[in-house]
Amino acid sequence: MGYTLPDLPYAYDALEPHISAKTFEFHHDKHHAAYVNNYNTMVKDAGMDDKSIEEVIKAAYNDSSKTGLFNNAAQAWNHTFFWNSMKPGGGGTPTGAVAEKINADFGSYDKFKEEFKKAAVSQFGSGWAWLVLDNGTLKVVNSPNAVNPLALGMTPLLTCDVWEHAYYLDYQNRRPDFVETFINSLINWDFVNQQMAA
Ligand code: MN3
Repeated sequence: MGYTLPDLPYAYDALEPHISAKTFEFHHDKHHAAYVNNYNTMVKDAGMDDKSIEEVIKAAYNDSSKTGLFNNAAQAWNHTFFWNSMKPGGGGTPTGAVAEKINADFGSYDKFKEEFKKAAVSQFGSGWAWLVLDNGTLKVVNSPNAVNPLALGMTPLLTCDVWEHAYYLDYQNRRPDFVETFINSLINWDFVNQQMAA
């Protein structure tokens, strides 16, 4: 199935001063758009056009002849998920079911925050930090390049893009500052609660 580049779920400048409109103009309109375009060409060439993008991600991950298809499928999906993982005025202490689950599975919100920041900062080179459900337990994981927890049998709930293109215009080399801002000011906990309920 073809995949459509979604609009951002907020205005380009809605997350300023944390993420600039300039970053979104490149990150959404150029980077994300390119992954979606590549995916739409490659999924047809692979004869897998009848599958959902999630099915393609899972199938292509374990097929060494489909690395390019996997990378573009996962990056198309990951970026949509990342846009939805943030909102204006977000971040800070969660509410709802995920708040209780974080306390149960991590011990406290502060412990979650510490683990998420460590995962995001320690991912060497390009990749992603995730909050996932793994067999019913919340976990923080990181992944290199395009890798998506769906391919590893986990359910993604939240993600932070730690490729340099996600933060370089606004934070240059200061990835820890970007991650701290993501946690404190950007996380869309409503979206996380929706993913948990799905
Ligand atoms: Mn990116």
